[in-house]
Amino acid sequence: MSFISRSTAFRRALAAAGSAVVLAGALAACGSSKDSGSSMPGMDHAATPSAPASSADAGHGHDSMSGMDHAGMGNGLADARDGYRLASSAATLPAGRPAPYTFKVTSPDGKPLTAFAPDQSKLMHFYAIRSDLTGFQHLHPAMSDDGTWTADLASLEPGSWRVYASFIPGTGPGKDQDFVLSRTVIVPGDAPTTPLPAAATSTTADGYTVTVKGGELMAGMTHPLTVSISKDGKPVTDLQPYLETYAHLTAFREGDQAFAHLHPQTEVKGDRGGPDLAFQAMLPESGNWRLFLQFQTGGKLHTAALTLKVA
Ligand SMILES: [Cu+2]
Repeated sequence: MSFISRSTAFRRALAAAGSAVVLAGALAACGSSKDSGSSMPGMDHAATPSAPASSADAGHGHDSMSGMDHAGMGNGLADARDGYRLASSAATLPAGRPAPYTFKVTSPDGKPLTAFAPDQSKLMHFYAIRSDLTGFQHLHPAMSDDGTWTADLASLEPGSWRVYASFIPGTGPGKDQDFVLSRTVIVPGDAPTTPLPAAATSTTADGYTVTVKGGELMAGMTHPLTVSISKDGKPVTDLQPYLETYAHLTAFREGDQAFAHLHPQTEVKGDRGGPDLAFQAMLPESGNWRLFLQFQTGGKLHTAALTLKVA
């Protein structure tokens, strides 16, 4: 299972240090919109203009990979690793309307990679997030014969965005290894930022309450995490498989938008998932992480979000 190899690759010895930090804080309710579709309209928190968009320099200064495990997929902030590169000529995208983002993955030989291995049933997982960790999108782009991928992004707010390609080469020296590469893209326009909601153990989406139990999380260490889903006070037991799991968890770090995928441990058996789902959480760096939880019921995908604090 690639889940196992990934979390193993991630693991790095880290002497345990005290500072207990728990997933505590105010309830962050967001994502309660009933609208479906990939635009995640409910994911935008009430816009509160505050600090100026200070992320115009995103994409620079992220070379401090020291301390990262280069054998793993790292923090996803680089556009190249081991000769594989995320290439795109798109430096800007328009605001306020759906826009395609096109890219290629080039191999160590410089040629576009066209052979990919499926990961959770998809050849390419693509994510977009704004510098303030709003506007989350998770897409599965299509590839043309020449290796050009097109991700049909839903409407973007102005600001600095980071886009991530998560894939497994099907050939070459990186065959069967997990890669997450990313680039920044600017969406021109007035770009007020939204403060990150306080750390919380629970949130809601589409009438579902999602609770995360994990105790203290420490950077670079693998922790068990339990996600519980309820509705109207009752445990939810009709979760449907989505990408070969009952909940798809990704997280992005406040400040630099480092990326993490949390690996499901719960076996999938038909449309009867829930209410409790087990995950292995490995957040590579300390700080506040915005966790996006995607799950499906009745053919509809729900996205919930909450903030996790990692010591
Ligand atoms: Cu995906």
